Amino acid sequence: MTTTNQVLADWVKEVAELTQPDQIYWCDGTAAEEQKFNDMLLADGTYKKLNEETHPNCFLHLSDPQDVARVEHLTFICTEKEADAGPNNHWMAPQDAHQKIDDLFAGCMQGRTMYVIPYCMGPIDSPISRCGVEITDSAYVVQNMRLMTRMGSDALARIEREGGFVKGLHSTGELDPDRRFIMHFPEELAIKSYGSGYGGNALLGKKCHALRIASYQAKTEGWLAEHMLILGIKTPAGKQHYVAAAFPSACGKTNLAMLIPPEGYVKDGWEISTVGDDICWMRPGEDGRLWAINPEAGFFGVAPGTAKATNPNALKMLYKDTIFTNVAETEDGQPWWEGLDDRTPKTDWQGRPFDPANGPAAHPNSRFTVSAKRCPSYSPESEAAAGVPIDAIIFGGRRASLVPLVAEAKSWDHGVLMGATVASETTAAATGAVGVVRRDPMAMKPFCGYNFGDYWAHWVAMQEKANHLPKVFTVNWFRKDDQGKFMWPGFGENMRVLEWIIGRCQGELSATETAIGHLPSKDDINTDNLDMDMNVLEDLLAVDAAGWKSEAESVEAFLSEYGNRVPKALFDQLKQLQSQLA
Ligand code: GTP
Ligand code: SPV
Ligand code: MN
Repeated sequence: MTTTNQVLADWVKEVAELTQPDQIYWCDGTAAEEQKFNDMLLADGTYKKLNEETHPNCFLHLSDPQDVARVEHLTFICTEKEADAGPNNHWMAPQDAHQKIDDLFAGCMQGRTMYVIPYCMGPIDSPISRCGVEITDSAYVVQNMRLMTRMGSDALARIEREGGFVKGLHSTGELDPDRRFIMHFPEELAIKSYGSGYGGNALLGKKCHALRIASYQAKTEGWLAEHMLILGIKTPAGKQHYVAAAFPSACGKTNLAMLIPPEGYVKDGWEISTVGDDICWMRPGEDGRLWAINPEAGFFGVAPGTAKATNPNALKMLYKDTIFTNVAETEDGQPWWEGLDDRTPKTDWQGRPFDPANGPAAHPNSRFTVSAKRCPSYSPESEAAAGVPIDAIIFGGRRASLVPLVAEAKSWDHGVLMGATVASETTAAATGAVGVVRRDPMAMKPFCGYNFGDYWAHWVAMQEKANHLPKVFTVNWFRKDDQGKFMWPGFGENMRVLEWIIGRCQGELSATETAIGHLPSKDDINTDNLDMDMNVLEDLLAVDAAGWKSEAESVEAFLSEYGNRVPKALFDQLKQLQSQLA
């Protein structure tokens, strides 16, 4: 195969001259190709076959133990001006970055095959979708991209029709953490990634394209590229709503996106459907609302904690046609992770006999890759070219204290301040310390391809582009008590909070105005059959004024780091908050 797109043909040739592969292979996205690649990965030991009876067509991949998560300290935004990348990013001058990483790419595919993957982020026929091409020397990356994107001839045909595409070059290299870089060139619509095979570092359509590059494009073109799930909620009256929610990595997007409501809700006729679990592209429609697509076609989800009791929809999709990375394995070849059930695995994520002295059996950031079509709650609207209209935007994080279960913003500007100042405990999704509270604005700290000051200004300016913007909320499922136990049951019970949010969007349910936003009282939340102490619920809905005063001080210092790029509206909102707390 080759292409009629001259830019693509020239680029493939140029990359081949640099990396010197033995062969070039163009991916067509067919089932036959999928089979061929699986056989190849089994033959070379990259894959281990899991139990064919319990898990047909499922594979286990154990990565290099040093290559298990995103590497934020090695991820760069390479804009001409350093200030355009902002204090939220590591920056390198584009010329220096190209030179540094091209030195690593030189000759790196000798003796290997170079795979060319044309892909489309979003439904092939959606005007909101965008295409890219990833060149990689990893067949494991090809198989993941096959599940995560619309990949192959259809995408190539769109590229040939439209012309433009994002260029992504990837090599697993030697997997040496000291020779690893994830470089982004937003002004060139290009990505170069060397030295890691891990999801967010290597599947370039995902965080690199659909968030870092796309957020930059979205700013220039007047739309939003966000780290958000998209969820459909149908009320018993038959009204269909959609919400988008931004939580930092490993903070509950996949779980909320696939939520199964408590029994009473199901009986009453509430229905939840899943549009996306990680990324949301939204643009103003002619009706002044935000219309959203999920640019992805699959889920690259956190395995640990996935169980019948927490996320039964996920469990149902994972017994077939799934790639498992860095999970443990039972005696009879089934995938296993902490929280799944009370079996003891035979081998751990490094292939060693399981020994609790070595730590968890599955890596805390072990993942599954599966087609979204396998999800029982997958919404047919996920394929809609126009996208779905968003009624509410939710921001959240992991905060053991202070932040209430739910709050509604008083206005769009106030909502932008809420989103911009979310803080959350770090997780195993990125290398480095876990459990450290840091600001993670809109859950985009690792993913915004430009200066956060400009990004917030863009959010504020959405008011001029769309006159029926969603209502904005914050949530926190992760408050802990003195014993370190979660105070809110979470998972399916989060439906109770969603019901209040939808009620507020319809102007039906009541709330109390406080300094930090509109909050429900415990009587505004549906607590039928909810097994928890009502005093605890009251605690979760209380406003700790002293705590918020010091939070506001810390927010002021944080915003000031971004200087005069911060829109005035955010400082105005902060002043209002401070005066109401005083
Ligand atoms: P990324 O794929 O990294 O962007 O993560 P995500 O936001 O999709 O996170 P995910 O839904 O996979 O959840 C991560 C972890 O949080 C899992 O171990 C879940 O079991 C846990 N979790 C999710 N929702 C809840 C909740 O409502 N309460 C509690 N206590 N834990 C939750
Ligand atoms: C995240 O870390 O937010 C993920 C996983 O969704 S990865 O695609 O690897 O970034
Ligand atoms: Mn994510």
